[in-house]
Formats: sequence, C-alpha cells, structure tokens
Amino acid sequence: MFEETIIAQSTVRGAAIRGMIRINGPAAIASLRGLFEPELHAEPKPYVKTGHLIFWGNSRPIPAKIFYWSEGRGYTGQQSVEIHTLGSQSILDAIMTVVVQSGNVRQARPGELTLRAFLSGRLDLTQAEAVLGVIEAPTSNALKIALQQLAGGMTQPLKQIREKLIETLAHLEAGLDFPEEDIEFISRSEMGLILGEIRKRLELLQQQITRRGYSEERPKITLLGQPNAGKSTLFNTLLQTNRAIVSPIPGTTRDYLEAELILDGLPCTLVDTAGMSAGVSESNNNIDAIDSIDETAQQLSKQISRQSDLIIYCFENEAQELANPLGLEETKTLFVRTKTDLKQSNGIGIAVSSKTGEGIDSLRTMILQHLRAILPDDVVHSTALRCRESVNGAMELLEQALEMCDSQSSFFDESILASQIRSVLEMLGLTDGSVYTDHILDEIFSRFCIGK
Ligand SMILES: Nc1nc2c(ncn2[C@@H]2O[C@H](COP(=O)(O)OP(=O)(O)O)[C@@H](O)[C@H]2O)c(=O)[nH]1
Ligand SMILES: [Mg+2]
Repeated sequence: MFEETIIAQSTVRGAAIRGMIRINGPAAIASLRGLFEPELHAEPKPYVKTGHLIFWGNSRPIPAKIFYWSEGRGYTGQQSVEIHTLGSQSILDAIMTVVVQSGNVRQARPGELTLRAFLSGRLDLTQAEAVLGVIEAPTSNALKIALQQLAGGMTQPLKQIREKLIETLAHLEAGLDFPEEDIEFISRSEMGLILGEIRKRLELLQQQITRRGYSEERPKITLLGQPNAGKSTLFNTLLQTNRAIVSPIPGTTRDYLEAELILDGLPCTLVDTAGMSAGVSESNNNIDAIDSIDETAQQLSKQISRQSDLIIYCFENEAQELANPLGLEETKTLFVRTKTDLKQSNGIGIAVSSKTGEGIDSLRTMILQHLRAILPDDVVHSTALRCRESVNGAMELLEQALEMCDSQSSFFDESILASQIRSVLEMLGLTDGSVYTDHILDEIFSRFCIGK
C-alpha cells in the first residue's frame, strides 16, 4: 500500500477561512509539478514554501503554503505534503481533481493516513485510537486523556512489560539451548520473582482499563424512588422529550425505560424505574395486596441500580428526606427533592421542580460532576474496551506461568514456561498492535473520517 500516493482534504468540507489538503506517498511532491509557483522539489529536509497555486479554470493564481516532509519524517513516515490555502470548497475540489487526474495519485480512504502511520511504526494502536479520541473528544477532560494517550500514556507501560517479558524469555531460551552445560541460567525462584514483578505492572495497566469495573459502554444513571415521587416526569424533563408515560396513579411505570442523555457532550444512559416502596411488606400486613408484577419490576429496579454509576433518588415528602429507605450507597446517590413548586421546604437533597424547571440545571451539573469523577482518567474509552480482553487474557496466562514457578508446584518445565511467556507476549501484542489482524485494523480505522 505504501507505493500508492494518496490525497485527501483534512479540513472539514464546506466554507472556512482556511482549507488543508494532504498528499502522502512517494509521488507527493511530484504530483504538484506545474501546479505551484515557485517550483517544488523533493529535498532531503522538510521545508515550507509560500507561493501560488496555478491551474486550469483559474484566471488568477491562488495564494498557498506548502509544507513538505521528506521520507522518514512527518506523520506517516512517508514523503508528504500539506497544501494550506483558502477554505473555498470549490478551490479545494479543483486542486484534488487536478492532482488525481495527473495520474499518480488516488483519493485516500477514511483513516488511511493514520493507518499508514501505524503500519510504518510511527504510532501504535493505542495512539492511533488516541488520534480519533482527540478529534472526537466531547469534553475537555476527554481531550486531556486522549492527548496523554497520544503522547504514549499506554505505549510506555506496555513497552516496558513487553521488554521485560522478552528479556525473561531470552534467559529461558539460553538455558534451553545449552542443556548439556548443566548451568541454571536463571533459577526457578528468580524466574518467579521476575514474573511477579511483571504481574504488578500488568495489574496497574488492568486497573487503568477497568477502572469502572464493568463493561457498560456509557455511564448509567438510574432514577429510583417511591411511586409517584415524580421520577418519570424528571426523566422527561432531563431528556426534554415525552418518552416516559407520566401518570398520577402510583406505580404505573411497571418496567423500566432507558434513553440516551447527553450531558455537556458526554453520552449517558438514563434509566427510569418502577416505584420502589421500601419496607412495604412490613408496613402493610396485606401482603397479597402487593402486585406480583410490581414486585418483579422492583426486583429488577434494584438489580439495575446495582449496575448503575449513579442513582438519582427522588422523594417528595420531608419525612423521607432524612432516611435512605433503600439503603443506597451514598457515594453514588444524589438525593433529589421533587415537586418544590408545590411546597417550599428546606431540607437535604437537591430541590427540583419538573414543572417550573427549578433546580434542573444544578441537577445536571451535579450529575456531570459525579460522572467525571468516576470515569477512567487515563485511557481513551474505545481503547479501554478493545484492550480489556487481551490484557485480562495476558494476566491469566501470566498467572499460570507464575504458578509453574512456585516451589510448591510439582510441575516445572522450562520449555513449557517459555511457550507460556510467548503466549503472554502475543496476547499483549494485540493491545498495542505489535500483533494485529485485518479485523482489528478495520474496526479501528473504519471509524476515522477521510483525511485523517
Ligand atoms: N406540581 C408538580 N407535579 C409534579 C412534578 N413532577 C411530577 N409531578 C406529578 O406527580 C405525579 C407523579 O409523577 P410521575 O413522574 O409519574 O411519578 P413516578 O411514579 O415517580 O414516575 C404526576 O401527576 C405528575 O404530574 C412537579 O415538579 N411539580
Ligand atoms: Mg414513573
């Protein structure tokens, strides 16, 4: 693929002050022959030239700047050119058409530039994903994380673990290659210590990736509270739609509803549950009165709340304010006093009224604050999801290797240990892309847009 020269517009399509086109590949500079003044040449060093674009259909030369990177430099490691010019879409289209018609250049596919950077070893997979993370970052925190990862936040720890494993493997294999020497190059217990050290580092990486503890992609916020507390109304108010059925009869939301809630660009899942009457069976002797469907719904609600990142517990009456009737984890619960338009009261919790909109903005802010505090801080989300399996797999294999090194274990065979370590390496290689499949590349790079 590196023999082909590709072209793409890297700025957003449409009118803008500036537009930028990238050309990448061996014919990059040659493809501009006759199109730019002063004339450009492939030189050993990168350069910037200010001049004019000249091509058919334009009576006047168009001012432009050319940035040139020789092979081995720049983003992809190949010869590349950036044309910075006026942000008129028709000018940009005309440039691309002329260059493609010159014969040696084709349109780039989505993500192809970053794919080239990966294949030529300029970036590893976690960094390629970070490129996308930077482009798409919905919040300033997400941007910070993506930039850290792009700078090697995951590359470095992974590299260190891999190097340690390769070193260990070399020792083991040296022992295997000279069995007649009868020298123990590295003892079983030493091996155990080294692998134990590697496990610690892998554990840190695992924590980075699985900080949230479960594989739910989006933070989940669940509304809980007694029937009629105003949950469904709040659900609608937060979503600004009418998705949930709101009804004045207690206990109408039998099942639960889920919807996407976007808070300051952060996509979350908001869940509306059935009313939960804590201790209903004790206060009400007529157990038969409890509707069995309701009970199922309530069971379900409790289960959902366990899987939630945040619970919004709604209550209407002051009497309930002081109590936490469902015994909810306070660190992940926001207590919300509803319907404050009906009754002014001072009490704990965030006071809101879905009717007047009072307190809704501060509730949004509190939710966001809470979620920001629990979201993983150091890994781009898609990387965390993709790498979780391979890091966990590597950990499992490493544990088995460690068991083998245990002096209590009756089973120790250096060649089996060596092959086990090789499997750990292979599994880890999937995370940074030192081992990859077309499927993994497809999955990652198909999410990019053209020109990146
Ligand atoms: N005045 C007033 N009524 C509300 C407010 N929020 C909900 N309600 C009413 O309270 C009743 C129960 O609301 P609903 O959202 O179905 O409660 P849920 O059972 O907790 O889902 C309905 O009649 C709503 O119109 C509010 O902020 N102010
Ligand atoms: Mg409801």
